[in-house]
Amino acid sequence: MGSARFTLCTVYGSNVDEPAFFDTLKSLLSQWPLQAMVCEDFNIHLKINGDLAGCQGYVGRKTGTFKAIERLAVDQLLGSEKRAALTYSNSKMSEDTKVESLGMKEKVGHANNGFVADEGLVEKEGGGSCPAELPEPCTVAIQDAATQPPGSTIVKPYAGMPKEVLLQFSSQARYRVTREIIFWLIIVGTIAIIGATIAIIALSPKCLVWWQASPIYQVYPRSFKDSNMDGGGDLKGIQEKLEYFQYLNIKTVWIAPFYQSSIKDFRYAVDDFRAIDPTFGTMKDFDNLIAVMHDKGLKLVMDLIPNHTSDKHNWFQLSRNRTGKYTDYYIWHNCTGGGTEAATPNNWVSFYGNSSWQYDDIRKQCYFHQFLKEQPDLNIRNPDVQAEIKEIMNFWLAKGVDGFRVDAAKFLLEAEHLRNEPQVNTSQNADTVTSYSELFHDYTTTQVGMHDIVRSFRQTMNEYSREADKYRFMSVESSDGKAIEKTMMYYGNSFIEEANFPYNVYLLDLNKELSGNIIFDTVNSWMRAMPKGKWPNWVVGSPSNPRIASRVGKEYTNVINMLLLTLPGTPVTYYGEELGMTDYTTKINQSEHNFGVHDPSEDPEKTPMQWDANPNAGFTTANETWLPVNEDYTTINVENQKAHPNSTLNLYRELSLLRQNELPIHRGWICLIYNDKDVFAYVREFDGLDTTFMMLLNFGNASRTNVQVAGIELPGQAQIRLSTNFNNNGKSVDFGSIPTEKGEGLVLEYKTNKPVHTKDNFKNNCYVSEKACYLMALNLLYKNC
Ligand SMILES: [Ca+2]
Ligand SMILES: [Ca+2]
Repeated sequence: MGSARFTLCTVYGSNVDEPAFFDTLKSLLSQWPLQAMVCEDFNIHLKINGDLAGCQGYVGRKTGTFKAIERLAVDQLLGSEKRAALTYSNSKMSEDTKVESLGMKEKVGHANNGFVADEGLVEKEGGGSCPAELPEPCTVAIQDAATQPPGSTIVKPYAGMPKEVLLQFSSQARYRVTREIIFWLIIVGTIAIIGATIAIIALSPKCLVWWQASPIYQVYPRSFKDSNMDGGGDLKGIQEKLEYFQYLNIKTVWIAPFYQSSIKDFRYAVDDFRAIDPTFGTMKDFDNLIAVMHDKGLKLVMDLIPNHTSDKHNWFQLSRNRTGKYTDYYIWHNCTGGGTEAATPNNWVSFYGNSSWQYDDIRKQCYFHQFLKEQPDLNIRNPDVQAEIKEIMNFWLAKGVDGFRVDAAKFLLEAEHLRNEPQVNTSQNADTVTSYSELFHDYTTTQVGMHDIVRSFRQTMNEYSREADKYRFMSVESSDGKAIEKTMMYYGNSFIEEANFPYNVYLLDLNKELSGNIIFDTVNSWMRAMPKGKWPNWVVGSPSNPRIASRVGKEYTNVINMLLLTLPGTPVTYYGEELGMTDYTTKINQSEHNFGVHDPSEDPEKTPMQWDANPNAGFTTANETWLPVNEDYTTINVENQKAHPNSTLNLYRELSLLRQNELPIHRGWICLIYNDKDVFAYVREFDGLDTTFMMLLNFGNASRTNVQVAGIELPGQAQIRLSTNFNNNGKSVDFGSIPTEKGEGLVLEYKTNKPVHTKDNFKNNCYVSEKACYLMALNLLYKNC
């Protein structure tokens, strides 16, 4: 007999009082390998072969006599097979044919308060009080076995055990089979869950990343908000206005350069890439700004200017003095000065005109500059310079900056052979070539190797993109004009990562010669040229272009915002365009403005943000501002437009919400279906969703449009979900004759189960960045559909 074997016993008794019962029990147990110690708290501690096996039994008591065993857990050390039951009966209770048990048994009857009452015992041993294999006497009378009350029941091993315990240990078929079924169900269920998870991941389209999900709002920091009454905007001012971005449902804020610069208002000539210009505040202000932005779920994008520094930068000072490694930090060549082609290394002309070579009297050589002579080009071919740029990126990325807009990428490299660039007009006297447009820039833009450098920037950013929600965004500025294929190169390809997108600045070329056909061409040329699977973007305002209202006319401001926010991809909004701010046009007497040296006619699109109707538009409490506030601020301001439902601001906000909330507009197909001199129309649809949106935008004069001629499946009518004229919201229109006012834009909503992109004759007019489908039954997106 194994020393751990425990014998089934039944203890009968009458008039058993507690001490007597336990005394008897102890005496009984002392004869067996099993030992028990009964404590005052009625816990029974079992010992097997001298080791405390631990029986955390709990014997309840009621009204001075044992009434029931309320709980008895048996330590596993006792073994799952052999348990014992100790029962006793109280003579008083026996009269009522009640038996109380201290039981450990194999089988029990039905549950009672989570435990098992003994009256229902049905045992495979057939009613014996102990298992047949147990050799020990099993029934012990405490007083007189004959006095066993007739109603008492001989209980079996495990009597009183909860079902959970039995399920865990019992070898009886009903429990063992149940146990095994549960075991296999768990295994199969786990495998099924893992498989389903893998399938969902494999089938799910990529979630839109933050730089795709939200519009990008460009802040010109000097003009956004002044916090310290010096008349110029600053970083603390931006921080004061963060809730405004949330109001607009904008999550990405791109702040134009705020690096330390000695050239007033020309922040692309940087003296120190690791310092904030005092005009904008301190590095602490920046750290605070980015911390608060992140707390509010906002992302901060800033400019990276790798092509050049200012001529005040320490590197340039060291370079012109031929100091160590800095000697080759810039592009130096021998020349004789004087600025003529004969005197300079070649005929290259700077972007702002005249020779791109500047003689330096200290070094006695010429340095190259693509832009102003105060902006010498860095020698990016020098590995030390590349390492410097990388360290500057590391500096800001480590501070938490969420993305860079790489400035002037196509100018990064110049040909080392220094050949003259070909003249546009070959008959022009070479000595008279002074304008940038008079040369083809074959040797100073988009040189071989330039993309490798831009890709290396992406790799640096990837090192900071590993944490969830910390993806670092990179865009590139490269205005390639008609050579749109050059711009598209910055997208990289399926195998090589480069920019998330190059800025699409073609809408900046819009002017008063506006029409539905022109907008169609502008949209179509980008969508057609963009590599498959890439993400578009649309820029309609910038610090170096006239504002929309001034460039194309106030009556078209709203419809252009509607275009911007309903095209696929990321909209980029320059500050104030959401209000319809205009260029500064009033002639001023410069002497009236003693503040600074700025002529507003040079920066008409940079006038202070118009917050309210208070003096200086709420931009500052100072008496003067760095640029005059536009006089239209009394009506065109945030507070006023917030209060007017039909305002440009409210339309922008509605469009931003629509873009976020409607799947077809957020990430669905675009099909260009109709254009004429007045209107341009396109459909946004999503596989699996029958809700479809058609944008019908008027860039000409009032007209009635029959879009049924496009030859797509349309219901008879659609509802106006949103109009630039809010009064038309909710109205129904007939597709055969949709009226639009001059500059009116409509977002039409209708249902169809015949998407345009599935029609053969529209295959060349439909685009999607990543195909995805919607499964309505499960409210699930999936790809490969
Ligand atoms: Ca200030
Ligand atoms: Ca360069």
